Amino acid sequence: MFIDRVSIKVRAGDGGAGVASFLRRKGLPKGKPNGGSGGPGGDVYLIADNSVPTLLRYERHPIWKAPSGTHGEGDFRHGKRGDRMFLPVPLGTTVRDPDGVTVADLVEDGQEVLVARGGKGGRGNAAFVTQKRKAPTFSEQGEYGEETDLVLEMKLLADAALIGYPNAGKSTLIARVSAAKPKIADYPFTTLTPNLGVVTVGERELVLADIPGLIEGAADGKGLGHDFLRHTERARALVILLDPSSLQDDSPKRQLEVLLNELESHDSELARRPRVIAVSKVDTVDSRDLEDLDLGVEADEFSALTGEGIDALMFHIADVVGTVERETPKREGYILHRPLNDEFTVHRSRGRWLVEGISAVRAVNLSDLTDPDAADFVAERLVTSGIAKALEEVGAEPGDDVEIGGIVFTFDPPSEHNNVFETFEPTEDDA
Ligand SMILES: Nc1nc2c(ncn2[C@@H]2O[C@H](COP(=O)(O)OP(=O)(O)OP(=O)(O)O)[C@@H](O)[C@H]2O)c(=O)[nH]1
Ligand SMILES: [Mg+2]
Repeated sequence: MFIDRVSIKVRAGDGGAGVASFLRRKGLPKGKPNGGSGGPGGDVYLIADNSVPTLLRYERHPIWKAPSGTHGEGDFRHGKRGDRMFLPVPLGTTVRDPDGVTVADLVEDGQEVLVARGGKGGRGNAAFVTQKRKAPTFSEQGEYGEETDLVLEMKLLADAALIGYPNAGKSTLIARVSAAKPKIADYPFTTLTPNLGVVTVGERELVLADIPGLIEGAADGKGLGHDFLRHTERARALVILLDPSSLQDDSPKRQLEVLLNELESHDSELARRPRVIAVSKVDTVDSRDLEDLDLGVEADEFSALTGEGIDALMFHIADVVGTVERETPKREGYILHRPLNDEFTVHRSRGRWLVEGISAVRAVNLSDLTDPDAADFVAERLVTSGIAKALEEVGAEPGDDVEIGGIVFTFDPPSEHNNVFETFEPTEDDA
């Protein structure tokens, strides 16, 4: 099965929790805080790997989760970091986020992109010791790992793509010149998935792609539709095969018109791509008929059956591809780097002020909020992070309910008291 487009869900590992712990010695009172921090969760990467031919494994397993960090322990022992997860994808894979934005285009072996960041580990109580707070009894929870949906799409990396009607002889040609062994038969749409073949032409190697046949109306879904033209998008040049044999109802001239039209309606840039036009199966027509073809353009002639004209055709293709290579800079893959979204947002929802965003959740992410010490600390963080101010600006009144990270607080602005939030209760979703 040829899989060239899949949707996957990736989830980075969660951070381990920090721990609240105190040094204990037999017969001695509670000692210094020594709770270690949790380990960070593992990140998820996609990595281009030339030993991976298709996206098949992601069709079978669409959900991937990196390991979480482990929790901290007493005696300042920190949790273990969750291992990073590398998901291998074929060269030529583009990665789109749920908004359809292409975040990476992986074309070189080993090129990688971070797609989900592991959660930070929570800090242990030892990390919260200050002059004023000598024995904090709280610690942080770990952060959740990022989770995201992605669409992976594989576009073959070929030097030249063979375009033609069904039965035009595309597969026969690629079988003749390369080690590729595509299925060949005298019925249309024998080839259902693209094949790549490597041909040695003089000093260089050419990668040819055998694309399923194209017919009039493919843009409207006729035949196999335009789906496979996607694979020609990366080809440096196109080779358009015109079939003069009796297997075709349309004349070569008409075939050329239709094919150029279909290319144009898929992507006008494709219609302008440097191309080689070639008449196939010349063994089936006599030379006088060939002269009468009246294509209006220069065309090579060959027979994949007898081998006539094949060398010349391959050198011609290599020549055109070489020119394109010299004139256009090497196609580099790319990775879109976006800033970490540390912002929080405030809006009204179900009679509450809902504060969302990583920094907001981080502010309240403590192990035990019923501990007065922890509650004080959260209040402090809500002020320093700017959340309290933002709430006042949107019109939150003292006594209003505010929900952050699944926890509901009563708003108690700092202008009137020292504490921003007095009480809290877990929400129903949490319980
Ligand atoms: N006489 C002759 N027959 C050929 C030649 N090339 C291909 N054929 C025949 O034409 C038919 C179609 O060939 P394929 O290579 O399968 O054609 P295709 O373009 O790959 O067709 P689809 O995969 O259906 O799009 C087969 O019966 C081939 O044997 C040729 O040079 N001479
Ligand atoms: Mg074929």
